[in-house]
Amino acid sequence: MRRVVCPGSFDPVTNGHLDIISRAAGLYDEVVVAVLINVSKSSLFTVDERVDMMREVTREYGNVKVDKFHGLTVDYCKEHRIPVIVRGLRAVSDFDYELQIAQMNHRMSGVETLFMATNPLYAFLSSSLMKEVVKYGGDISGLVPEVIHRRLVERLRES
Ligand code: COD
Repeated sequence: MRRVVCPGSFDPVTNGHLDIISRAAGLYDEVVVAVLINVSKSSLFTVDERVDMMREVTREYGNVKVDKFHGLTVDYCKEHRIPVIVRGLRAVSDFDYELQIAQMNHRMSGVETLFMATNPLYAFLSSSLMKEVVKYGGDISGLVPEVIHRRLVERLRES
């Protein structure tokens, strides 16, 4: 079975993430979306909330699984015998950073990285941008799933 991992913070998941995940699901037998348990970086949603939201919005894909991890992505890959990581590229600035990580990951473990070009419809999207726009009352409809939009509005109104 050909398996691939899509690692990320997903705080929260956007339509840009979903585009990469759904296209990977069309290429591989199984896609494991691995949500980072980030102890140092503060996130808006807890890891369990991010996992639940990701499960909800990927339910329609029969071959997408959602898990959480801490430590190195390549250690997760080794433990679960997954030889490939998929990363989305939005711009040259993403590539500079991603190339370094991909080369380090390969050196450490032999795990390959597949880069997928963003859908131009979502090239400007990031989780941080979505949080900022919602915080100041802007409209993000069509850029994140409706359920995520609602969760963002609720959470940012609480704080
Ligand atoms: N269009 C296309 N792709 C997108 C878009 C978009 N609009 N937005 C995001 N993406 C892609 C990103 O490029 C990435 O591939 C993925 O979606 C997830 O994005 P984020 O922002 O949620 O997650 P990141 O990039 O913050 O995730 C970072 C990791 C968790 C992968 C990284 O921190 C990590 O691997 N941590 C573990 C420690 C480790 O192994 N470090 C590397 C050592 S060499």
